[in-house]
Amino acid sequence: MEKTWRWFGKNDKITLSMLRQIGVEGIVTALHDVPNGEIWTVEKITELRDYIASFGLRWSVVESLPVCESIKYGGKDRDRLIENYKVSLANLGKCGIHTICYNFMPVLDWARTDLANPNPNGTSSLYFNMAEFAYFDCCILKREHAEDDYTPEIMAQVKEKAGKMTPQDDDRMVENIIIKTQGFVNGNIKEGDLNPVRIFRDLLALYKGIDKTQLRENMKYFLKEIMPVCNEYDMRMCVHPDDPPMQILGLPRIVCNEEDIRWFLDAVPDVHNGLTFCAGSLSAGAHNDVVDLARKFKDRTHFVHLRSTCVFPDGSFKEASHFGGRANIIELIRIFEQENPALPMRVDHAPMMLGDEDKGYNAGYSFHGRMMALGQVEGMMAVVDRELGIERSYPVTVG
Ligand code: DNO
Repeated sequence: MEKTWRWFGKNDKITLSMLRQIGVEGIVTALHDVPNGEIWTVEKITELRDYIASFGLRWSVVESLPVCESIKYGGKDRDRLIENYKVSLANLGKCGIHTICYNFMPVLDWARTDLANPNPNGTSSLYFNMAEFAYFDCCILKREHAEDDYTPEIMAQVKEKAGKMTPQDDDRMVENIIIKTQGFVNGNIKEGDLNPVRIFRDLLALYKGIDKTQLRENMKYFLKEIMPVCNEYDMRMCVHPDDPPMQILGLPRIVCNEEDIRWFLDAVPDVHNGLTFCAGSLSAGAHNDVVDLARKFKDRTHFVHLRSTCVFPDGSFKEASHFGGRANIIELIRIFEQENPALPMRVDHAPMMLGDEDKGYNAGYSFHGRMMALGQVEGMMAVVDRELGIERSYPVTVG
């Protein structure tokens, strides 16, 4: 697979010259300064593409071209927004960028409760604690009937927490769940927003009456509308699975498991309608057999995210080493290398280590941790390629 790296643009503290030194080939990025729903112009795309190329790298994948909430819940302006989306897609195609990662998760792009959960060796990883999440839902957000969505064991922990959490603890929870994880992915809530909880409640209200069936219909509508442009410009759309792959906060989620993936692929049976195989997100659901999913959906996979998780009996999960957890990354590499050795792949979230902590990197996107994970994946890939007889040239001298 092509070794790519998620880079957040010219303001990213991790620079392209650093990435070149560690063996990255392709860049995964977005026009982060263009507000959601606005057109990505040829000028802006070309400027960033050429900047990346000036470092000897290529802009391989867009992550993300965001799908506005209104397209997801089927608001009044969805057709106008879909038209804009099509123009952005065509412009990207004209500039030679053909792989587009997006998601169809309502309101919350991804969720964690702890962004620096300590590991025994002194590093830290992302963590999703079910009881803390339930506490956020029931006691901070105060969503109606939220308690019905959790087990009695989890609710008992929520009650215990409710007596102990300080206002500062509550603020930290809000920061982690709806601000820090969302701002940098062009999310709905940004650092500095006043009263994020109120904004969040208003966003949730937009989905009143939208169930799983309706959300699926809205996704199908969107995909059908954009497919002609995707065909004309060979745009490989690849939806990111829901993270975590389950219903949360009473919102419908539609890319959580095998049945869901099969549904949207069959709803628009065109190779340009594909999947981002995020091993980490899929592995966070105990119902998913990640290797089996890879075997089943490899021919519609256009982009791979490699990471893994450990799942606990109450549904909590923690991000694992790239050698461990539920994802079985070695086997995934075997499957995808055989399918298409040119498939873009990036290591996803990795631990914070060796000074990453003070740099202000986006949650999950450390430098040293991801560099280590990339080295690990590169090693696994080299062994798999040798096994499979796939020739890949490695420089004789460094660089
Ligand atoms: C978080 C990521 C998501 C993902 C987007 C794709 O680290 O997994 O932000 O990139 O959902 O649209």
